[in-house]
Amino acid sequence: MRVYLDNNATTIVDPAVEEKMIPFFCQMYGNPNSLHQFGSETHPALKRAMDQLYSGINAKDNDDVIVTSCATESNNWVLKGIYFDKIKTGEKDHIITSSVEHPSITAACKFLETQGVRVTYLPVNSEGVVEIESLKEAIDDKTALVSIMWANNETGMIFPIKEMARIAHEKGALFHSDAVQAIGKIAVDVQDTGVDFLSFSAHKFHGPKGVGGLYIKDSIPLTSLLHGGEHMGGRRSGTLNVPGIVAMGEAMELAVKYLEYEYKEVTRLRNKLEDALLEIEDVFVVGKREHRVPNTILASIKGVEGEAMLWDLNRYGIAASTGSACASEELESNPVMEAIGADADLSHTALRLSLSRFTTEKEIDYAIIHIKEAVKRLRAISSTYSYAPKNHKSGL
Ligand code: C6P
Repeated sequence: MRVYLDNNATTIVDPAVEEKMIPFFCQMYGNPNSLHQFGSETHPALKRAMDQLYSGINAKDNDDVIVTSCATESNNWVLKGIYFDKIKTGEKDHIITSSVEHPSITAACKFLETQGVRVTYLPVNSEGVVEIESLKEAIDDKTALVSIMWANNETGMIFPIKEMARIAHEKGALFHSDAVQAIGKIAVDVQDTGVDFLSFSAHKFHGPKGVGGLYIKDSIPLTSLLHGGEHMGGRRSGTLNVPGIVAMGEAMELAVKYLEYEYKEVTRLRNKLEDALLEIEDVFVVGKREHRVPNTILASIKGVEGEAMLWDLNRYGIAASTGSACASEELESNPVMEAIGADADLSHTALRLSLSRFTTEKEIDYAIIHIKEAVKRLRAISSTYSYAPKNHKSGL
């Protein structure tokens, strides 16, 4: 049996999405900008996909939704665009983000620091969430942008986006949210929250890899990263990825359609798995369930090195991670665990389990059996763990 519990790294393409995109590889393969019918026959599908994207995040007609190659590009674009538009011009000098963002935000911010930008990395509380007060303290009249993720990729914790956007606006700053781990898991409404920019990536919600998007409220000007043939209204040049766009539109529509299922069924299965984990002695899970997206568990299993656990589970066909996929080849402690103040022992024993709407009860039952067995095996050979009458089940 193969059980995929690494859906925060990427998801299976929904067969309904695959079916929609296939004709645009070998049948309707024209360039949408060409004047002949090979080009124009792609237009209805592209129009439908863009409508699906607008409606999925509740964007207005005068907003822009620009298709990019991934969320990494979208995140870099916002940060560097703001640098060119508001900071290099001397108008502002400051960007605020959190200490638990994805590297596509933090690495871009580190780069901007080398260009003289003042960057504040807000701390998080023991649940891994930025406190509103710390944003209020850090923001000033020179803050150009506040960039805070909608939900964390490792803990699944949901951030108070609406309130943070309001605070940013009160100080004259723009607000960006990386919603990569929110779309398809919880409702994402750009009008209700008032965000100015929003990043997403199709492969996190059962679309293909290599296509993502950036929402821009009221078509706010933002210097382009890609100059060229003036595609996407001149905002992002490059021949349109027609199969990818069609697929992302369909995936977005399905993500919204299945939200109810996500809230009920995915939550139920996640809770079943989490309850089973917490039956094991010395297991700790980051963050309250009700503050998390439905699919995610970040656990620490005392005495069980995260990587050892992954290898052991992999032998039984179970895929999990120790944290974000892009950091998984480094045998370092989990940075989000460190940010919430967990000690080195907890950080090295992190295990991220992430479900999707394709996860079945049978798979969860199978995973529970093998996780419990793996813990016994690995603790038996651990030099740091000895069974003692203590229990660290509750949160930090
Ligand atoms: N996180 C994870 O295992 P791309 O790779 O550009 O499609 O998405 C980047 C990205 C941006 N923001 C967040 C919050 C993310 O979780 C990710 C991707 C994966 O957690 C791979 S590192």
